[in-house]
Amino acid sequence: MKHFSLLAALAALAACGGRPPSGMVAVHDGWARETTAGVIVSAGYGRIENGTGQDVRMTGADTPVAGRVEIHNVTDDDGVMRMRPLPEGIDIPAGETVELRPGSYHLMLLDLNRPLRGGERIPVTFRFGTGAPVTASFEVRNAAQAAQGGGQ
Ligand SMILES: [Cu+2]
Repeated sequence: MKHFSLLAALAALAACGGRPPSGMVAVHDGWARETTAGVIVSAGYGRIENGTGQDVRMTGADTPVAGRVEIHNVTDDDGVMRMRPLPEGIDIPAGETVELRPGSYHLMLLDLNRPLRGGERIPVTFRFGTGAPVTASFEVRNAAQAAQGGGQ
């Protein structure tokens, strides 16, 4: 597993490292969990890169497949992992990238109006207070794909 993690880290560096600041806020490698019949909740992940010279705050997100989207974090409460809503959003300092990943920051996609199937793509729009929103195409991953590509 260590070997694969190293490869993944190197691949991420090759994809995104060393680039000059884009001057924009960008969302990379967005993905969401596939749902099974009757489940109306999913989670979304990805990396939010603040390529601007100013701090920004991600204040919310929307997707047409969900009635609403919440920003959550996972905290270790004496060994019990708990999800906590972050109604204020997530600060992304100038020039930094914040990762939404399993066990950490994530989006909760709530009140899904249809199942999410592995392999399809869904648009997710991130809001940044008064700044311009950013829409990313999220790949829906089944459990095996999630474990391979996004599980930590
Ligand atoms: Cu959550």
